[in-house]
Amino acid sequence: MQSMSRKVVHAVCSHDCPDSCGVLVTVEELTGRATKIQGDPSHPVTQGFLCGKVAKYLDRVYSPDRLLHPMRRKAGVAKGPLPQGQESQAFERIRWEEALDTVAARLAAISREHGPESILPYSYAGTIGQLGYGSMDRRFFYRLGASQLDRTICSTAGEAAMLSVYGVKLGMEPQDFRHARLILAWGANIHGNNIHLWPFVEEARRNGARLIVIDPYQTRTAKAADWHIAIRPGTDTALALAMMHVIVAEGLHNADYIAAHTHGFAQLQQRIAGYSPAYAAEVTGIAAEDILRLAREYATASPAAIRLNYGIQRGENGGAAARAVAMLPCLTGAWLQQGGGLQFSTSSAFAFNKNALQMPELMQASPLGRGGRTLNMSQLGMALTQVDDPPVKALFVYNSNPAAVAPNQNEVLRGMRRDDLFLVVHEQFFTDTADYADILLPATTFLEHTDVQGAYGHYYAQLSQQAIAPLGEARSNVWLFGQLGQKMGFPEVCFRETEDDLVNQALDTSHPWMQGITRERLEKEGHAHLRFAAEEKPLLAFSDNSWFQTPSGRAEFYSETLAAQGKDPLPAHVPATESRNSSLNAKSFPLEMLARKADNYMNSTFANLPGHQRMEAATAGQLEMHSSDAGPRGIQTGDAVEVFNARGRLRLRATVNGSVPAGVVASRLSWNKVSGGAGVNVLTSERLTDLGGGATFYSTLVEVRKVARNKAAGVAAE
Ligand SMILES: Nc1nc2c(c(=O)[nH]1)N[C@H]1C(S)=C(S)[C@@H](COP(=O)(O)OP(=O)(O)OC[C@H]3O[C@@H](n4cnc5c(=O)[nH]c(N)nc54)[C@H](O)[C@@H]3O)O[C@H]1N2
Ligand SMILES: Nc1nc2c(c(=O)[nH]1)N[C@H]1C(S)=C(S)[C@@H](COP(=O)(O)OP(=O)(O)OC[C@H]3O[C@@H](n4cnc5c(=O)[nH]c(N)nc54)[C@H](O)[C@@H]3O)O[C@H]1N2
Ligand code: SF4
Ligand SMILES: [Mo]
Repeated sequence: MQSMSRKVVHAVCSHDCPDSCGVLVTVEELTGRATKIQGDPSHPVTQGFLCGKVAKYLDRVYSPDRLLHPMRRKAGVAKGPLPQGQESQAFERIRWEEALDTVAARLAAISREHGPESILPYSYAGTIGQLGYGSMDRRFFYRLGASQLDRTICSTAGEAAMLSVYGVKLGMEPQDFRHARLILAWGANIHGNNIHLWPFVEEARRNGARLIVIDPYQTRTAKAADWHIAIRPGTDTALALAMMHVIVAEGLHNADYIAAHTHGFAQLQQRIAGYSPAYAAEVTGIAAEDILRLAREYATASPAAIRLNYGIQRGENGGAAARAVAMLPCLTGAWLQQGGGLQFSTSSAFAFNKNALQMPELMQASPLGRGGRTLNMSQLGMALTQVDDPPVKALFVYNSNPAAVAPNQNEVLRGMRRDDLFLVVHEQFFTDTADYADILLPATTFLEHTDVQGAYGHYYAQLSQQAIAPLGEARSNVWLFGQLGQKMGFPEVCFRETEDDLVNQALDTSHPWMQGITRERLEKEGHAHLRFAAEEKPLLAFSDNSWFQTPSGRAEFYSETLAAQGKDPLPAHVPATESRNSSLNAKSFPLEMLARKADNYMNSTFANLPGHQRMEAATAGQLEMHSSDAGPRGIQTGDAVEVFNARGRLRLRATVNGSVPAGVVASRLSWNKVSGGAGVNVLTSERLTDLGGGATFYSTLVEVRKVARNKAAGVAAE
């Protein structure tokens, strides 16, 4: 790949996306500057293309707005929102040495005075590389005895659901969707959020497959589908159980598969008896005959594939919903065929050596002599304003922008504004969270550091090689936490290890699926498929009992484990506390709000970049409404509206466009400061999901009113 003046480096897109694309970065050797970024044509899932967000990645890496130097808040400057482009005026540049000394000294003092658990790390998936996501950082906070963070903001309800049914999060290969005759995209915006599955969907459709989308919102995926079923939010359990009702009533189930590979069918039969299509129609808003048709189509198409993504498990009863959907292929035996089954997340198939990377045994060496208490990241507002014994006195944010992405934003910001909270932020940009920092530390992008990565939408491990030198004084997560460990005086040699050492440790595992995935091979080939079997053959997960890791060793319709936890051992439809069918709030706040992701941002990432903002302009700052909700409120497209509930209020522009069903409104995630000061999460709650303690972004009730023209601009925070 070497030429006279350029080299091409294999990196991996580390953004929080199922596709984990292989990326080729062209670098001018003389200047060291990256001049081109493209998808790796040899990667079987990337197939040579990148999404629109990352195709423009060099704009992000070389953005004039990058945070490139350590900084300290100037004396007397209050914490809080800063105008975009002027953030650096609130801070003064300091040297790395001083930044590290200051952070180490403050953490040590806070630990002495309030106990180490008064320190809370807050990180999520700014990078999903093994090193950047969780390695030296975990070592550091374990050794410190800091509070531990339960990382629930994205997928834990669905994960708990998959584990309860299968004992393992595993599913179809994305490439095998090409063999399907029917594809159900269930709470899955494939075209917007998982674009590299799309070519396989298209290939299947060219061969006669139908695509059915079950989503309250008319996504790009829904627009392109053969059939879009606009289900009411939070009612998927009722739909899935009614499908089972029909499938079993009509004898379309696979009795052999059920007998050989499942547990609790008799109990399931009793449960689904109550879920007639007529009942489910009332709950879901889908006509009973459509439910019948859907059930028949699903059970008779062969092979039938389900892409279950994270949409349904962001509702309060999303665990039960994900469980019910996950059971469908066990009822029909769809797992037996290539191109049949289900894909949720593939991540847990990658058995990187997490223990070596994270060293949980360091907890014993902390001042506590044990692990710190655990706080749920989906309740950051409560953690910062209500938790006592000890209260959170230091918050260390990296890989995340909680001021924008965490639920109940006004409460989160109230906590971050506290004068007695020491806030450190390690970031690539001056995010909404950075505006509250005491100390700001510059972070590298995936072009500027080394990492090793799995994926949650395919089965290829990849090495991400450093393509360019860090910009300015940016440093990687590994470097930062290694340095801080040394500054704290931790004697363990592990704090002196380098990224290279950690890559080797990550790959040092005896797990059979990781055999043959060596550094040499990754360096040479870029990517390597997990080894599920000795010889190459199609992956047929759950086609025999060797795959299940449940207590019964089978797929569990009925879960004794859940029963032992005092939970319903079978899925049931339970209306969310905030839903049209519940009494709470329904009168004052009658509309169900989908606080959605943007098609052209990655959660809040990219929201500050002009090129990405232009791509997102058609929906940015809008509240999408149905005419039957807009009409009675005197609202038309283009009107300024206020969306509000007991937690907060937001000014947006109404768009009455048929993208949402009656009773549902939608708006999108962004940076607060590019949205007039507040984001959609001023409306969302800190309530948790039924399983897994997850966030409930999609169980939110609001009311909407038209506001006078002269008040149209901007957004007001409560
Ligand atoms: N462009 C883009 N891509 C992304 C991201 C991004 O922000 N932008 N984020 C990344 C991340 S962090 C993740 S976790 C993945 C997530 O990818 P997805 O799982 O696709 O996530 P969502 O967009 O949250 O939800 C999918 C769909 O579920 C629908 N939905 C909401 N409530 C319900 C319901 O009750 N029932 C049903 N059936 N559907 C419902 C939503 O309208 C949405 O269209 O995408 C990743 N990719
Ligand atoms: N209303 C609503 N809220 C949501 C969601 C929703 O659908 N609706 N989605 C939820 C979901 S699924 C998720 S996953 C969360 C995502 O929440 P976050 O993980 O906080 O996601 P981002 O907003 O992408 O912020 C990631 C930040 O990490 C930084 N970063 C990237 N790489 C590195 C690195 O190597 N080192 C350091 N130190 N920083 C880095 C980026 O610059 C970026 O600012 O948001 C959740 N919030
Ligand atoms: S965000 Fe997803 S689709 Fe886009 S380049 Fe990264 S991994 Fe690929
Ligand atoms: Mo996520």
